[in-house]
Amino acid sequence: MMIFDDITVIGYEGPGSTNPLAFKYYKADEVVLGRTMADWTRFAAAYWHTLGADGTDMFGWGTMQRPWTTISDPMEKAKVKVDAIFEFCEKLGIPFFCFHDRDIAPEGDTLRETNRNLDVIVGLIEDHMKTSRVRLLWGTANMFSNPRFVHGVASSCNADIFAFAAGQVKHMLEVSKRLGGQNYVFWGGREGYETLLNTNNGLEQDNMARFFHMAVDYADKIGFTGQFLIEPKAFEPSKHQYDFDAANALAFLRGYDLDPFFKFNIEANHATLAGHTFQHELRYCRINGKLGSVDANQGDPLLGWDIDQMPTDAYTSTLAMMEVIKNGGLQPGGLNFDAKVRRASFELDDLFMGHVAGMDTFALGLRAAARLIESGELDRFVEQRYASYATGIGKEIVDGRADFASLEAYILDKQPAPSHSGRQEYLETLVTQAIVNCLH
Ligand code: XUL
Ligand code: CO
Repeated sequence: MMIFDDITVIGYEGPGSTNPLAFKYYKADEVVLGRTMADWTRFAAAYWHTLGADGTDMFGWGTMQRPWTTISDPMEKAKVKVDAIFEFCEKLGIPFFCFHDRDIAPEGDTLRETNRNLDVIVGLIEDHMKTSRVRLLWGTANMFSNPRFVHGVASSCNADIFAFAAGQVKHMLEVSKRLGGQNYVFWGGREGYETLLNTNNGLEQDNMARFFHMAVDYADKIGFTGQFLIEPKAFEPSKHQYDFDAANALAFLRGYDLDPFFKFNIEANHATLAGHTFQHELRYCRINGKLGSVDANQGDPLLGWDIDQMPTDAYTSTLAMMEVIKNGGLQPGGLNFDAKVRRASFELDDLFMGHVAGMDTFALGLRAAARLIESGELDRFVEQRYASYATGIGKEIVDGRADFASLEAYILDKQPAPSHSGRQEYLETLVTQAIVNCLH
């Protein structure tokens, strides 16, 4: 069933185009640094925002004009949305989508009934995949919306909730295997606490680790080979989230012998909530071999919460794509638009324009990042800045041939070599220049 009748396939028209429903910078098959733009970006649409967000906010009702809004039967609505996600991705040339179990099918009274609903819709997705090239980047379990998760999930004080969540993730791993999901994400929406006065956080974190080990074991048992990803977030909904940021989550993984099995899914707006830049979180993961996938969106410096805005800031996307390129790409991860159009952008074509804007922003970022890497100026500057470690006493330090006594003997009667400027302003201008040079 056709859903978006008025929208045709979105094509590349180049930087001079004034067509809001055409790409200015994203050309899927253009080769950049030896790979197609499609390979570098591996874009995904997020079911929950793209099809689920209706514009409801804390003060008002939904605003979005969507063809499925008037369908009242939840299973019928769910079926139409399967047609919609495939048509949407195909028209935009988005190769992947991501979903939570609860995004695609309604809950029943028991987990068994819920799974039955889910399996019907998964069957429809499987049918579409026989004729479509659109694939599942990752699946995840929504373990934050239902009131049963009020005290947490694996970190809940209620062991039945731990069991419920285990059953839920077990089924989503089976679904992910069935649909060829390339990754599996854990975002611990309710894994945190509000007050230590009522919290045994030693037990809570031990239980989270037990849960993750069970997931790894079950994936192994059924032969699900997708990459496990943890998506850190500093707060919201919990005041204190256990997976605060990448560094905190990596310490958790290492402490519980889980690090061989997990990488991170880094979300731009989550990075800024943690008081970091998006680039910081990507860099931290990359240098630790943990950059698995990205939730591409942006926050707003004037708003202190998670707004999941479509990414339109080319400076940020350029810095991000530098990390992605240096990571050797994101495969089997990708750039998932965990982003929604604003409440006032309620017309149907806004949904397409929003994704065109996001894709073009990352495509422009990729082009500019490739220029910066090709020119080598930034890399040369950094190499030169640390040149004192390439020879002499610096080399002795990095080679492990120095100790406090030898270093004291070296420096005791010596004037240290002078330091040089970090040239931040000049380097920032190089980034601007690279973007500007890609604009036309
Ligand atoms: C919440 C968030 C989630 C995860 C998947 O802030 O980012 O949508 O991406 O559960
Ligand atoms: Co996310």
